Amino acid sequence: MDQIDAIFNSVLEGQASATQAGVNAALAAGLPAETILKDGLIAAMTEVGRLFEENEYFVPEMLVAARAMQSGLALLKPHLAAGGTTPGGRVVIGTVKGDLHDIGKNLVGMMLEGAGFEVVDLGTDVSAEKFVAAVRQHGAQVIGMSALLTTTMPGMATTVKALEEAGLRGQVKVMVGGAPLTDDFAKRIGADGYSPDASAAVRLAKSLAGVS
Ligand code: B1M
Repeated sequence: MDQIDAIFNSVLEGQASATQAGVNAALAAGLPAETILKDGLIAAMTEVGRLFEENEYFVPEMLVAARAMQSGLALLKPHLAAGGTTPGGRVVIGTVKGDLHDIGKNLVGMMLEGAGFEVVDLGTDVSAEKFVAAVRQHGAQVIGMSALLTTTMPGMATTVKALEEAGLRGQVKVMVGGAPLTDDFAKRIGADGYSPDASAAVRLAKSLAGVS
C-alpha cells in the first residue's frame, strides 16, 4: 500500500495516530504537502461523506474521521503556510450560524495566514451580529464565511444584510465558500466572491483586498 493510500485509510477508519504517522512518513519521503492534503486527507473526507449518504457511516464515524483529518492537517500546516510573503491585511472568518463544520474553514484560514493575511477566526456557529461586531472591532478588509449545510447557507445572506444595516458594507469585501455553494449563490446574496477551495480562496482574498 502506498503512503497516500495509508493516510486515506487511516482517516476513513478514524485512526488519528495512524494519520499522523502516515503524514509524517509521507513528508519525510518528500511528497508535497499539497498532494498529501488533496489525495490523502481531502479525498478521504469526500469518501466519508459518500459513505454517510449510503448509510454505511453515521455521525460518530464522521466525527472520528474528522478528528483524524484535523490531526493530519495540523502537521501539514507549516508546510502549507510556508509560501507567504506579502502582508495582506485582515480577514475575519467563520462558519455561519447553526453550522459546526470547520475543517474547510480552518484550512482556508491556514492558507490565508500563510499568504500573509492576519486572520481573525470566529470559529463555528457564528451569528450575523457576531460577524458584524468583529468587522467593526478589527477593521477587517475582508470577511470570509463558510457553510457546509444547505440549511445554514441563508445565514450568509443574513450577514450581508446585517453588514449593510450596520453601514459597514462599503468598507468590507465579502467572500464565501463551502461544499454546497456556487458562484451563482454568492452573486444572488450580494457577496463579492466565491471560491471552491482554499487555494482559490487565497487568490480571491488577495484580489478583494487589493494585494498581489
Ligand atoms: Co457533516 N454533513 N453533518 N459532519 N459532514 C456533510 C456536510 C454532508 C454533505 C454529508 C453527506 O450527507 N454527504 C451533509 C450535509 C447535507 C446537506 O446539507 N445537504 C452533512 C450533515 C447532514 C451533517 C449533520 C446534519 C448530520 C447529523 O447530525 N445528522 C450534522 C450537522 C451538524 C452541524 O453542523 N450543525 C453533521 C455533523 C458533522 C460532524 C460534526 C460529524 C463532522 C464535522 C466535524 C468538523 O468539521 N469539525 C462532519 C463531517 C466531517 C462531514 C463531511 C463528511 C466532511 C466535511 C469536510 O470536512 N470536508 C461532509 C461531507 C462532504 O463534504 N463530502 C459532511 C473536508 C473539507 C476540507 O472540505 O469543508 O468542503 P470542505 O472545505 C473545502 C471547500 O468547500 C472550500 O475550501 C475547503 C478546502 O478545499 N471552503 C471554502 C470551505 N469553506 C470555505 C470558505 C471560503 C472559501 C472556500 O471562504 C471564506
